[in-house]
Amino acid sequence: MTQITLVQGDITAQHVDVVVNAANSSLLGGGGVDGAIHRAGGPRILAECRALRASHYGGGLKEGQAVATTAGDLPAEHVVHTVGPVYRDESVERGTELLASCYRQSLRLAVELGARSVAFPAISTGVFGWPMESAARIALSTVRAELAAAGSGGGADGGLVEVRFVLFGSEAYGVFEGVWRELAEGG
Ligand code: AR6
Repeated sequence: MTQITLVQGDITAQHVDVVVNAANSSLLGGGGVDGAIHRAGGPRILAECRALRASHYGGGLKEGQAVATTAGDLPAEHVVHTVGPVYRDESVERGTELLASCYRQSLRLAVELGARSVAFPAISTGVFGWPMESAARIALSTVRAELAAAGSGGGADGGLVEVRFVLFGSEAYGVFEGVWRELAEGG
């Protein structure tokens, strides 16, 4: 069975098979976790992103989609780049579906890559403005459902042992922990 774990820390320091990046559709880097991953991972990741853009994503990677590169100098095998939705009051429902899709697509890609461990940041909760508690609920319930589906033959399965959420700072960690406890109590 796959464990879901929560840690407070820096995702670039995680020794996992796959690190998920909260990228933007250009795939050319940015601030926040994206900037940190490219800084720590070195230029190979950006070179692969450029190649992916040239070969498949000239128009940009769409919200909710995910693509993989190697992890450069990070203590990981691959980086999965996904584009979260920007939070907008008038399209929360569509955004919720897109944010859930980021987690599902990234998880499936990680499994295809043979990952045993995956680390996620709190996608869309920085520059893209998604409220942390809502984002935590979407993240945790989507991953839990995907893993449960895997147990009954659908969804992402394979040899995944751990899905780790890496929260930047005690506030984000506390919110994720509270939502996780709530979900666990709700069954
Ligand atoms: N480790 C873990 N989490 C981090 C780290 C880190 N090293 N650094 C920041 N966070 P953001 P988004 C947290 O803005 O909202 C970029 O410019 C951060 O505190 O990185 O999806 C991209 O290129 C927050 O909780 O991603 C896009 O243009 C969470 O990671 C845009 O930002 C996500 O914040 C994407 O915005």
